[in-house]
Amino acid sequence: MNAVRADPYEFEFDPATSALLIIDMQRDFVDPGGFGEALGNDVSHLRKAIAPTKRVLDAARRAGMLVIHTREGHRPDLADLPRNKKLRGRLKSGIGDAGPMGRILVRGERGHGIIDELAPIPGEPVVDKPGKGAFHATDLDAMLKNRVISQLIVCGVTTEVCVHTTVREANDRGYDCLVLEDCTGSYFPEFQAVGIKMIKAQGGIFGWVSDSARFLEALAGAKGTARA
Ligand code: TIU
Repeated sequence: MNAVRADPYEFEFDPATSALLIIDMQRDFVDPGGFGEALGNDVSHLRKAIAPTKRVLDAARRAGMLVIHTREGHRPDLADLPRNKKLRGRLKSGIGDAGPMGRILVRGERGHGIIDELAPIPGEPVVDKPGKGAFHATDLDAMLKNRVISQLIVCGVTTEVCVHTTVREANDRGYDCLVLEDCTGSYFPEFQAVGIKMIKAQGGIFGWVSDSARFLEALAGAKGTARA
């Protein structure tokens, strides 16, 4: 067992039964010139998560941990796009329309792809999800159960949307989630702060929160002590 210094108390995990889950680090959300920026968002808030996530990804790969990536997006025929999601926001250019990096959030388009810095390597499953949560309408739960995974180390964007939805879904399915704060990001700094707080409140109502440095220390075998 390894122990990560975390809030509300230390997170004990076994790398053999844990997976690193990297949520939606896609060009359309994170890269300058993508859909997220076209909507008026400042992507620099999300880009801060890239370097620490890369360090965690490299370490997880070295440790032989299962790494799973997710992408939010839809079939090119949009048959899996709910009407409410298509209409939401009254956007001039919305999901399925031509965007700055191809059709917006459509599988196979450049903007839908994971950023080069965190590109999956062979053997790392990529889960294509039509919703915000990574369990809704995907085979993620089956993949985890088949590999006897019970704990998830969670990185990705955005904190209050896809990360939160996924952590809530995972928690209800019996997975322990450790969210690495500096490996997540929101377009809205106040949502980042409160989103992280909400996970660890009430004794860790949805999971635990730590950061990349503490996780790397634990993965290297160092035993930590719980933060006050
Ligand atoms: N991945 C994810 O969070 N999808 C979103 O649409 N997030 C927003 O914050 N819009």
